[in-house]
Amino acid sequence: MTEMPYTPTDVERDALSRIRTCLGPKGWVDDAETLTPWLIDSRRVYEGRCLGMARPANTQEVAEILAIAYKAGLQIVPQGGNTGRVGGATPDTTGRQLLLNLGRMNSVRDVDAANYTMTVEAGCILKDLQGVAEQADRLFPLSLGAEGSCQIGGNLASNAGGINVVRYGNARDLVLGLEVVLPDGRIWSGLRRLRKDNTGYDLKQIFLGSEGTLGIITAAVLKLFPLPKERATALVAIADLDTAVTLLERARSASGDALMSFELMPGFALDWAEKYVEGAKQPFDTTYDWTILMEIGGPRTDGAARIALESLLESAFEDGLVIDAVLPQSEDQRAQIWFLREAIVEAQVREGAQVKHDVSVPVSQVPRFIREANAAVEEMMPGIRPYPFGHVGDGNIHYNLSQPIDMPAREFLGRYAELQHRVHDVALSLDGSISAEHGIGRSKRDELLRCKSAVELDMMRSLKTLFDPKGLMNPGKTIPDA
Ligand code: FAD
Ligand code: 2HG
Ligand code: ZN
Repeated sequence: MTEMPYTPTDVERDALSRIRTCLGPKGWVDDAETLTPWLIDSRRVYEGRCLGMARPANTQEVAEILAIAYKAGLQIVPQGGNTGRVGGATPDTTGRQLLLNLGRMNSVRDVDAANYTMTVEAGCILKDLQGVAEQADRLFPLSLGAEGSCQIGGNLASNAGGINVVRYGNARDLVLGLEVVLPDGRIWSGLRRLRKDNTGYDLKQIFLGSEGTLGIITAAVLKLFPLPKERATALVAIADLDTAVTLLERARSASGDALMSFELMPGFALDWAEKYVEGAKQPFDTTYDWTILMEIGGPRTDGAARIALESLLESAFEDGLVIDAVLPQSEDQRAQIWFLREAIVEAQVREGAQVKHDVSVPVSQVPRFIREANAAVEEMMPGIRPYPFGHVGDGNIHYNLSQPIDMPAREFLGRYAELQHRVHDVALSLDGSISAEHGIGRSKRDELLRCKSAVELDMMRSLKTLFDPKGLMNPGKTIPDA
């Protein structure tokens, strides 16, 4: 059955016409073909409809659109690169919501190498920003698999994590100042570059990780760091899961806390990557149970980081923690190993239906979490194939599940909520979180009720009402209904 398009009310029609005039032809998209990819989320779980997509070119235009929308009661769904994993940037199916994509706001306003900052607009692609920082002999450390298409506004709105958190923190730790357009169209110019600013509430932190529910992030002052001149990388096979924690402790101390990445991958995930993803190559002859991809940064090109890594691994071999290792000998080989890490995400998609998780527990509890979650899901569904990987250095595991080989995908996905609930039980029982880095969005909104106290929920809802009294910003996302 074809769904009828939504017919806007007179007030909405008038508001849309004024928005289109304000944006001009380059700033408005409503043809179905161009819109389609922006109406489906990156996991292909949600598909929505919308009144059209506004693509403002600057902060003033965002302010004007929001002011018009506020008066007319139009709902807004903010969107960056649309790579989010929780359906936060997808409109609902009513067709009544307006998509607001920041992609045209992609200027770097300032790079200040002396103060180790850059000021950028929300629509800048993350990978481009890493390049801009590097040009200035600086590092912008946020790095994740979707960096070629996600936008910094989306990264900040979802407080993204990624592969360098163990050394540099989450997105929220990398921000000094923000510019935000509030739901009624007022602009908050908070683009301060100060390392110390203790003048009352830290308002930027309220918008970081708010997933488009409180306002539109239009620009940010980002922290930069000295650019590591050397990166020493190793892919190692470890004796067992508990070893990951011991090796992490040793790596942090031995490197003087210059450990940048510490990623866990099950050995069979490397096989799947090689099988399904063109260009991915499993470097070991054996399928080990567990592998760790680790990287240490160094300030000079004198090989000191590599020496530190080699001596760490030597002692780990002697003590039986590490049973095999590959150390790339060139930048190309290093890139291949990182490609393998990214490829395991796509490989799992190709192996059938999946249930995804993004949990965190205290780092020392990761082995226990994986063991207990494995036992729990195997009991619920014999033959299920756990595929746990991720940022073990931060206690963050993507405890993904692949369908049993002989089970129809539909039957497996029919038990999505039940499996998710059970895995979250295990994480919560270990003082963990149901969302470490992907956010809540639409897919985990109801699960939030299980892990926030009444007081916390009350504070969240009060903030929402304060900033967005008409409930127009990304409705149905992040904040569970009362
Ligand atoms: P979108 O998906 O467009 O939006 C995300 C949320 O932010 C939505 O709620 C949206 O409404 C809101 N939003 C977007 N822009 C704005 C704005 N300017 N103002 C206000 N609200 C806004 N995430 C990680 O944390 N770590 C990873 O390692 C990681 N790896 C990934 C690998 C792959 C292959 C993929 C596909 C995704 C991965 N992600 C990861 C998830 C995703 O890339 C991140 O969450 C990213 O930060 C989202 O950015 P985006 O620009 O695509 O935002
Ligand atoms: C990663 O760490 C991402 O690769 C994506 O956070 C995880 O989609 C996933 O399962
Ligand atoms: Zn991740």
